[in-house]
Amino acid sequence: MASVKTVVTTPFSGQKPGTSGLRKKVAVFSQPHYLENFVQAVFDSIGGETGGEVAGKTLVVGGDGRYYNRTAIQAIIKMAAGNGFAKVMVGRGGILSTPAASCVIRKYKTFGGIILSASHNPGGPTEDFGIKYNIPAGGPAPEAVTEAIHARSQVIGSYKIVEAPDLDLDKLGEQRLGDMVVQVFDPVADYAALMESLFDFPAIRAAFKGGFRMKFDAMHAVTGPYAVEILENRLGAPKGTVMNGVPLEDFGGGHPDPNLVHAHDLVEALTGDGAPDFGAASDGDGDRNMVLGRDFYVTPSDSLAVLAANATLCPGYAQGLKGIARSMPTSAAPDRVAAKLGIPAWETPTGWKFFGTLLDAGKATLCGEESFGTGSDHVREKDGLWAVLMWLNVLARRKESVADIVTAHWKEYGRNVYSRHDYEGIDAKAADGLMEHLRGLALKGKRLGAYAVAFNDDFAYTDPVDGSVSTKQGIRVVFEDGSRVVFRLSGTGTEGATLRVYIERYEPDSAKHHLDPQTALADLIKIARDLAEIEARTGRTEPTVIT
Ligand code: VG1
Ligand code: CO
Repeated sequence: MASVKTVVTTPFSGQKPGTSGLRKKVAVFSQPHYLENFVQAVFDSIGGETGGEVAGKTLVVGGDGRYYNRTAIQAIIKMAAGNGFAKVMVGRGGILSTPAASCVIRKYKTFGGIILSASHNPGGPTEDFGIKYNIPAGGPAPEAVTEAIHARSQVIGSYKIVEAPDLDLDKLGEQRLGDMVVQVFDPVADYAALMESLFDFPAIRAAFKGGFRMKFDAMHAVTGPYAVEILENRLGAPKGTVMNGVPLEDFGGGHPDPNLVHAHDLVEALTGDGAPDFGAASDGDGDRNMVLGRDFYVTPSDSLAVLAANATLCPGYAQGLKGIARSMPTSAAPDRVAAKLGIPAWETPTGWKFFGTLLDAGKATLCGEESFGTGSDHVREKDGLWAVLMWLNVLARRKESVADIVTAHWKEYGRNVYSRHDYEGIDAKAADGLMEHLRGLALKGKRLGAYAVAFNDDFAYTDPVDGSVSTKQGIRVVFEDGSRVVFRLSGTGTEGATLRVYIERYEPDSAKHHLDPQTALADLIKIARDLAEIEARTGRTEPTVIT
């Protein structure tokens, strides 16, 4: 009989979840009691005043396979047993993509789940680790919950854990830990079945059979086994369609961020005459996607708009959409589709947790973020492979190239020319100073270059479903012609600060749609840099990453 031990501990400062969970260096997480304190703070916060409400419940646990994943999972299972959970469901090998975790939490109606991931951040002993709690609806904990977890972490005095040997995470089936059942399950099966229920698999299979070619870059992260099963085994794409398909603890030394900079293997594969028709990549935990055609890059904002406009080609969305939601910094391209369809367009702060209430209330069907996140009401997370399959479904039905579909979309709706400039690893004080400076500007009615300012503000959001208010969600400078620049500090980094600058301009003239966004946006980019005094305040003359 395993015995429950109460371990005395003292709080760590800074256990405050950011845009998506708590992310820190492995060295921080592996300090004695650090992970345990946070997990106990989660259990205490979701377990009600007495903490007892977790008793008898089921918890889902899994992660993106990065370094420290297995160690953390062993500790969490033993703590779940110590806190009275009846059952823990854990993905085999500790593997569970973020959208698959959301799928499993919903399907088996569990008391939420714990996902171990730092998403697109690099992994390995000197890199990042992360942890987040998802609520029973399957989505990331809303701010009220993350704030309660943080508050609890600041006063925590002990945690409960069962002393027992490690569980075998690689053996499917049930094991026991004291009174608790540990069920190791296939992390792919439920998710793959859900995908098959949403998309026209026969049409996609026929396309592959007819010679349609694609490459999927799993970036040595969690989606490898999912992509091999779905694309190669179920849809009949040739072996080798999935690149970098084996999850590695350090992602092969790479940065598992599906953008033009980090997914360079894929970009190379999609360049030139002999290139495949379609390319896609996903991130560390499988919730992001980048989509490419042959010699053609689709911005995430456009991807959401195109998928929304073509959604009824997919069996799971044949009835039409209830609404489209996007994060504030995402371009307004999806809003134009919503207007045409006569459905609402919602604008939320950055972070998937803000879409949950809209999806639960049936106010939105599709959602997306400019940061390579697209998803729908099928789960409560953004979903990388889902987006890839929706594109495949659209391509298989329309039988046109990615470039032709997107260019025709621009012709119909106009193009929201868009780019994001990231300044990574800047001094945190300088970053705060820059944001304070921007917050203090009164620009309404002024001219900046060729643009007249309609208004500037710090974006605040009142959730239309539950009325909760979130402030300081990004500085907007909006011009009279609808162009805008937006400034935010990242809430997912672990070193210094990252400034994100989002630039957007609407171009109705299709003769100009082929222009490179950096050229088409050059004047706005300069306005943004000057306004924020980026060089003077950060010493940077150029962004680190442009997407
Ligand atoms: C970034 C993105 C945001 C996304 C978040 C989590 O946050 O900008 O849109 O929801 O990452 O994605 P930030 O605060 O660094 O800008 V993931 O795939 O890292 O869970
Ligand atoms: Co991610």
